[in-house]
Amino acid sequence: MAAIKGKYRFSFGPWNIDEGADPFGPTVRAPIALEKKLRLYKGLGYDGVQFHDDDVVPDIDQKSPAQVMKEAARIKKILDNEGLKAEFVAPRLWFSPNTIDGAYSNPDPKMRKYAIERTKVCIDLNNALNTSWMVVWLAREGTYVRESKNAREQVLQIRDALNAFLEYDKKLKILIEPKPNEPVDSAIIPTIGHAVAMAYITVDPARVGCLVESAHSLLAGLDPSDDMAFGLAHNKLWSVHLNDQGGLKFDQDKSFGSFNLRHAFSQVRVLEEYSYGRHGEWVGFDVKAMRTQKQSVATKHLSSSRARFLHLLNKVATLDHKLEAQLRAARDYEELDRYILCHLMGVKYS
Ligand code: GLO
Ligand code: MG
Repeated sequence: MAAIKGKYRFSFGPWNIDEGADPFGPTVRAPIALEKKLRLYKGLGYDGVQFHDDDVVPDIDQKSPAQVMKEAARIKKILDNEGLKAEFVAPRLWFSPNTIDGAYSNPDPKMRKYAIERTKVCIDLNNALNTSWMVVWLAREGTYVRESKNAREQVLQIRDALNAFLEYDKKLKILIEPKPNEPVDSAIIPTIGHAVAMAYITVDPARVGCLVESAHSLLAGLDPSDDMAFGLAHNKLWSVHLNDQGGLKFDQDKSFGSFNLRHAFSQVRVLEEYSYGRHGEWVGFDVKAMRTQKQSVATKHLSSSRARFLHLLNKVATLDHKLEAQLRAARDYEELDRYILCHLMGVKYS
C-alpha cells in the first residue's frame, strides 16, 4: 500500500452539535453548554475547534472589550486543558438587527461600520485564542432583488472591509468561505473563483485564502473536488468544510459522503494528492445531525464523517496508479470508470 502523504487533523464547530430546529419546527434536542461540547471533541477524534465570535462570547455586542477578553481567556484555558486548538473564530454577522440588509455591503454606512467594528473584535478574539486564521462566511452580502443594490459597489465594499482587517492586524490571515445562496437569493461571492479573485484585489493577497465547503460547491452546481483543485492551484485552499448535499435544495450539511460517495472520494483524493494539511491546514467538517436524532446519538454524524474521510484516504492510497496511467493513455475512460467503481465498492476488478 502506498504511504499516505498528507498529515491530517480534524476540526468542527460547536454549532455542529445542535438542537435540531428547522424553519418548520421547534428544537427537538436540549441545548448543550459549550464547555460540555468541548469535552466531547477528543472522543470523537477531533483536535480543532471552529468558533463563531458569539460562541466564544455570548451576547458579544452587549459586552465591553475587557469583558470580551476575560471570557476569551476563560475559553482558551478550557481549550488548553482539553488539549484542543482553535482553528478560527468567524464573525457571526447574520443575526444582528444591524445586518438585516447585509454587513460589509449594507447600504447604510452606519450598519457597515457596525460590521467592521464587530469584525475587529473578532480579530482580537482570534488572537486571544491563538487561531490559525479568521474565516468570513459572507452570509448576507447579496441581494433578493437585483435592482435593490449595485453589485459592483458591493464587491468593492467587501474588498474595503477586508482591507480594513488586513490593516488592523498585520499578521492576520483571512479565509473567505463562498456560498451561492441562502440566506440571500444571490450572493456576491458565490464560488471559490470569486473568492480567489477577491483575495487578489485586496491590499495583501498573500494573507487572504479560501475555504471550500462541499455543500456550497454543490449548491452552485459545481464539483467540490474541482473547486478544491482550483484553490490548490492558487495556493489558496487553506481550509475545507466537508459535508454533503442531495442536489439543489436547502443547505443540508449532511454527513460527509452520505449522499454521493464518489464525490467524497474525489475530494479526499485531491486533498491527499496535493498533500493538503502539510502547512497547517485543517480538515474541517460542517455537518448537521438529522432532526430525527435523539440527544444520546446526536454526535454520530461527526465521528462517522471523520471515519469516512479516513476510509476514503485508504481507498486513495490503494489505487493502482499504473493501471490508471495505462487507461488514461489508452483513452479508455469507460474502463477507468469501471475500475474506480469496483475499487470503491470493494468488488474484485478483473
Ligand atoms: C453556512 C456556513 C456556516 C459557516 C460558519 C463559519 O452555510 O457553512 O456554517 O461555515 O458560520 O463561518
Ligand atoms: Mg461552512
